[in-house]
Amino acid sequence: MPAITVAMITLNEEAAIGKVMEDIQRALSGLDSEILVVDSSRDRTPEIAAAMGARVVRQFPPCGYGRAIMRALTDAQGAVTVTLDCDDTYPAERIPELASAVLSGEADIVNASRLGTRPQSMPLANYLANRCFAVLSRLVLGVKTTDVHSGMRAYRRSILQNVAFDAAGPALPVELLLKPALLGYRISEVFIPYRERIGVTTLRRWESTVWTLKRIFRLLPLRFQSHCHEQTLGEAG
Ligand SMILES: Nc1nc2c(ncn2[C@@H]2O[C@H](COP(=O)(O)OP(=O)(O)OP(=O)(O)O)[C@@H](O)[C@H]2O)c(=O)[nH]1
Ligand SMILES: [Mg+2]
Repeated sequence: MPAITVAMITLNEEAAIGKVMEDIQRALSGLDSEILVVDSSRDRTPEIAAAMGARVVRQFPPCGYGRAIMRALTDAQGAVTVTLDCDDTYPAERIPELASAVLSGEADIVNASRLGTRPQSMPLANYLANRCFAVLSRLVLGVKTTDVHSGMRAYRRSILQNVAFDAAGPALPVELLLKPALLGYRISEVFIPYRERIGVTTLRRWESTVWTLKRIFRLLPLRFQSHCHEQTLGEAG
């Protein structure tokens, strides 16, 4: 079992995957790790990823962002899984820092927030919506975060084994952060730069907004329940 899995999901990212894989491999150099790609592409993305050493799981025809992410998180073998988009937007060189905060026991999830300041690469409407979602998460659920939609995070493996997530529908990253936070897992946040995307976005703004609100409000009952989760000390996973 590797210590670190870097997991990506891909939908027609052949223009970006070569560079993203190189950046990840450079960041992982010397670390006990694997790269996992859950792919639903019609282009050459899976062939390029496999040729560069990734373990590729095909999910075709595409069954949606949420199902692809859940498959990546459940197939990951590492004690910690670091996710990022395969579009060159996230800084792969920060992977070891995120992973080690989980492996050392400092946090159960590390959220790489894009919203320290407004990234030039993020359209104003997306930026304002993301700010509102963060404020709402704090007001409605009491969870302190600045970015509920980041695609770059480190997750302790046991969270994926112990917490149920609803993979059907968009905006799953919202639930992947807020639900563990409400259940008492320790979330920490670091700020990262967010770059211009290579290739075409798959984001559907309206659907994503509706599902973000739905996922936030659906978690409200958890705020008022007391929770206990078990952990064996000394066990990385
Ligand atoms: N396997 C799989 N991957 C998907 C699917 N939809 C999106 N992806 C991938 O999920 C990641 C995130 O999608 P993006 O298009 O970057 O969406 P976004 O990050 O919200 O939008 P940008 O800020 O424009 O990048 C990318 O690596 C996509 O290739 C899908 O249905 N199946
Ligand atoms: Mg992206």
